[in-house]
Amino acid sequence: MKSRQCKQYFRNMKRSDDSEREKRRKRRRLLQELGEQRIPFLSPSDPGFQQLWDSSYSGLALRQAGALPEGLHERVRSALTTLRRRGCLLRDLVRVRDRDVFTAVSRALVGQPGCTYRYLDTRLFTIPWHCEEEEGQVQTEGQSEKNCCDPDLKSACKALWELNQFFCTDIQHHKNARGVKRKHSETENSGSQEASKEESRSEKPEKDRVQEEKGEKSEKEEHKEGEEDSDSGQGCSHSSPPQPSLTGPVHFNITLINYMDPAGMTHLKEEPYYGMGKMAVGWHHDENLVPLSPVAVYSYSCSGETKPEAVKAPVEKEGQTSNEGEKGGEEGGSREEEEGGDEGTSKEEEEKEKACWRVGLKVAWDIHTPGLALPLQSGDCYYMTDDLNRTHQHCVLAGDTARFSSTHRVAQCTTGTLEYIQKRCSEALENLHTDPETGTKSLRSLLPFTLQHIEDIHNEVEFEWLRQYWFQGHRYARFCSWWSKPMERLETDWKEMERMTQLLLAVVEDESSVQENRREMAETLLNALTDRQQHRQTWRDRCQSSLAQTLPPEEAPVDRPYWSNDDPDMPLPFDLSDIISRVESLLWRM
Ligand SMILES: O=C(O)CCC(=O)C(=O)O
Repeated sequence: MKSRQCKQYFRNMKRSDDSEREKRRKRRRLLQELGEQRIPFLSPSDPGFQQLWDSSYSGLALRQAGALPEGLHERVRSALTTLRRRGCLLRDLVRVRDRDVFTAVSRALVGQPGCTYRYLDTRLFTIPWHCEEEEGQVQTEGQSEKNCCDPDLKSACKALWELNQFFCTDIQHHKNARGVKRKHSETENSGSQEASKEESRSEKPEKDRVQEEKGEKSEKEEHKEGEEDSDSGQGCSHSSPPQPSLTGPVHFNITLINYMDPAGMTHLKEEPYYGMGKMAVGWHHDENLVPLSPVAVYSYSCSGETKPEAVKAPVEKEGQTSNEGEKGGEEGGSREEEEGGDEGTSKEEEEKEKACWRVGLKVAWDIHTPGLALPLQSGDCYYMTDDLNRTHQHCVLAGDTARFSSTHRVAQCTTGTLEYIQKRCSEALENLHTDPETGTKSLRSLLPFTLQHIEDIHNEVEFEWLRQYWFQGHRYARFCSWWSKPMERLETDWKEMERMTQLLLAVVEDESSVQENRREMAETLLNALTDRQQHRQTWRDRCQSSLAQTLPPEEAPVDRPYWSNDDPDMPLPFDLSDIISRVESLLWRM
């Protein structure tokens, strides 16, 4: 009795359950193997640090602050401070293994107008960055981003766009230089004279290397475009062989801004496997990116004095904060005395390093390769390239000061742009016919495939857009109006789809009808309604959770769309249980 779509839905559910189970199993195995021991990790002051970096973390590159123009630093710092002062940076109430948790860091998404970024079951909507190129380019439904926020915010977003432009160009240089380096290594392997030159190059500090690389020109990118390995997240401790990296220019389309002041946090999780220190963001792979696309991060440590305007931080309670270790599979483990005895760093150096913000890296599902902890001075940037994000996990280790980061990504947004969802809605509404004389509405096609398609879009717009948006309260509209009108429009379209479901229900319940496929139509409808009912309940529970209650009114989740049974404007009730029972019993009788 299940339709194809429903089978697919349950198959997907099962697949994600299986992969969660598989992750848990792996984690348990690693924990057992690890026992009470701690895995070693290396910092710059440890012998072998650079070698480990080159051999097992070669997709990571550091750009020291000096590589960026001073003016750009100033504009970016001021932009980040503005976002914070204006209250744009908020802790997300994300979903981790069916539990709601606040992220430890406060976040905002800035990027291409109409883009969204989905992580931990949360869709963030961009505050559009403003740039000459894009001004006037994306003006869906007369929506112009020109006046969507005030000049202060607008110039902040523009500075982040400028930083983005810098990263797009600079990462290209970096990619090209790596191409050259690989060529050299190949020659080296074949025993040419280039060997010693290349060797001495790899001995150089990273700073010198990247600065040299800037001047180098690629000969030719050798690798195929966009190959994706379905076996995601598998560890790979050796130096990346020529990886199938993306050819062509890199276009970062969003930046996820992070902010955290450790002084304001009552509880930060200790990094569990290596004993690296307190984590602001736990171990994870970055989600929802174009496969093999790079990530570029700007790190700005500062004093935590700038208070946001009229924004209260939610009350943090033990166990209610996520460091997002769960994001890509936290692998468990406990810490003991570090191996290596007195060969490691002195206590003083260790303390100094821990006062600094650091990015931690490890090979996924591997307890044999030492971890890497890279300190970041204010203004330093780092790149994650090739397949580093897939084969490795990273975390962010809190230093003593407050810190912002601007993390530039190529978000996978084939199904995540406003343009996309508007097109989907138009597709669905094409099946609704309105009699020009009587105004009576009817469905043009009753083909099960078409009906299924429409009900899928109905669920998509409701749960992936409207409820996601409103769950974040009035967060967006408070400082930028870009999404306000499009969201109204999506809601109007969704309401029409409610009408379409009502029309379908009438056809299915019309026992006198000679419609073929009535049974198939009823099954399609039942599956869609069951899903809808279940998801509505989940969102309702999330909106009413005790954590959600701690948020100030302007940030508190809104359970929207919601309506009472006697709302004359709504064709169907919010609670679908009666209708579901009716369709179920009808199917029994067929
Ligand atoms: O702040 C950073 O350095 C990286 C943050 C990060 O990994 C994330 O936001 O996913």
